Amino acid sequence: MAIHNNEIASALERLADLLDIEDANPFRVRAYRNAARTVGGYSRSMADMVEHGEDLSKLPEIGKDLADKIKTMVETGKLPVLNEAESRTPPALSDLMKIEGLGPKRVKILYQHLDIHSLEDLKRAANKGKIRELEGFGKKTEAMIKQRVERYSGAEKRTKLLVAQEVASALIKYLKRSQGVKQITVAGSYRRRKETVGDLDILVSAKKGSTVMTRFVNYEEIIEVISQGKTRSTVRLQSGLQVDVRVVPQVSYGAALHYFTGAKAHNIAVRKLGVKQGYKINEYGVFEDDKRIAGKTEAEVYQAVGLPYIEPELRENRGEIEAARKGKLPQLITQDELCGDLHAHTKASDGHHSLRQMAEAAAQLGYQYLAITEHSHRVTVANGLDKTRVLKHIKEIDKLNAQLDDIQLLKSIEVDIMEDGSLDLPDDVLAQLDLTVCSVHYKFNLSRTQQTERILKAMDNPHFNILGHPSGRLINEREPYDVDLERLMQGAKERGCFVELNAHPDRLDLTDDACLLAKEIGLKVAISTDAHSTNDLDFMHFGIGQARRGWLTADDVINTRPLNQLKRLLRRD
Ligand code: DGT
Ligand code: CA
Ligand code: CA
Ligand code: ZN
Repeated sequence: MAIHNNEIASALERLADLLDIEDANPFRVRAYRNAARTVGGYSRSMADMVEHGEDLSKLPEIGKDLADKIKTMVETGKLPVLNEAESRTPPALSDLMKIEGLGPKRVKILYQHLDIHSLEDLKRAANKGKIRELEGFGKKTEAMIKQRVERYSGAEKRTKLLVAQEVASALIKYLKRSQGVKQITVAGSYRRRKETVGDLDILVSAKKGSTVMTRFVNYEEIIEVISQGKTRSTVRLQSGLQVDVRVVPQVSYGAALHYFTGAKAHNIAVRKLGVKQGYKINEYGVFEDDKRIAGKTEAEVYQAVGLPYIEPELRENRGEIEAARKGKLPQLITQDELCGDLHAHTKASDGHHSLRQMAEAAAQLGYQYLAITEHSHRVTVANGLDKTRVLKHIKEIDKLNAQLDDIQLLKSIEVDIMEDGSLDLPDDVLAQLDLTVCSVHYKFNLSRTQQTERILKAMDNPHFNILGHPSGRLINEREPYDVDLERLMQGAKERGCFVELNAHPDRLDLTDDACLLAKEIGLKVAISTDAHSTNDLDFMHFGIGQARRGWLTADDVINTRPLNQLKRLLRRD
């Protein structure tokens, strides 16, 4: 059975958590965490690489020892060191570390003093007021824990798009090998590029007598077949993800694709338009009386109700039908319109690759420029750059640029926005950079007014260019900080600053709604990957999906501009 990268990554992550609680050597812990990140974000499957006899120790952050461990996991599904750690320490303790604000130190205290093993124990202890009595916790911390546990366990579990993509592509590859299959598409929220999916909806067109359904319900990764029929089956996979498969004849493919892509509210609105014209629209086609007049393609369905084709990312009943009717649909941005990426890290701070490796990978993607935005030093990253190292960074980029033909590296820093709204580097240093990405990386819990003022004040600095990951959220893990995003966007627009749409699949920050807001305000957006390795540069398509959900066009995005135009846009005076 093929193990997915995300399963390997979460085993490594869990191992790191448990070792952390045990006070193991911090370098060892870090090695596992870095490896988890590499594997989790890698574009190719470890299982596949092992199968082809490729050397995993060539991957960033993966040494010989880790390569062997991953290979064992691929071959046996087990990570023996993890099992050992689990036998020494209650395994659920690593779940506790998922609660924001609980690190290994605190988890250990909770375990040793209150015998807390699980989220349930934690909730009970918090409700009984036991936690405040512990040294270093107090009433406020207890209240925070209580709130976060509730939010964490009450949250509807939706799957991040990166994980869904990994599961879906393996399944599609498997299904394609069935006899009689013509077309396969993952529809539903996945096709609309929502940042998380509730389940996967796979649509298949096949010849009569195709084996696809039998093959599907025999997929190795299924843990439960929820329902099974000739044209529709639902299963749950080991990853926890539920999958619906529907098989339709070719003549109905477009209508079915339209139906199962949704969103439901969009479908209903289209169906209503049909009714007005005397048509019935369902997943089998568009019907006039009992005669099918359209349904082979989605375009036919739209045409039948007098509309141009509407892209899946727009189908949320957020005004797209109205816009389509008036011929005012946006020309959504596509990835090939990008000229570069404006947020990337190298080994100099917390990335995995060298300047040259990052430059070559970006050139491979056809980019004209890549901004190297090393972290600044004071707060968030142990290895952030101080003034001296920033000056060295600038020199190194100048030197490398002189040797590069196809691509330019832009001299940049991801500068921390300090609590008082100042920037984490002196102005005379910032002045020597091509651009800055300025981010909030600590003090997330300020009041809405304080947080908003803090960031607006930072934007007053004439060297502030792009507000990095504007809400600070991590999908399913950390809520956004409380901030008046509309005021921030207005403020950015007035000052000649921009906001980032961070394309990392754990962030996707801006949300789709926030993109719509930026567009309404007339504020331009930078779509950037925040790459920490050459592979991460491939995250761009997630950002593009989100931007398209937010109706953004090439004109709304600054990194669609060639370098000279970009430089002009970035000038604030
Ligand atoms: P999810 O899975 O929660 O991320 O969201 P979706 O949009 O994938 O929703 P899902 O899986 O429940 O259904 C897939 C699509 O099927 C949905 O986008 C539209 C269509 N659909 C489901 N139920 C209905 C319905 O009652 N009426 C109509 N018109 N369409 C429906
Ligand atoms: Ca779905
Ligand atoms: Ca579904
Ligand atoms: Zn950052």
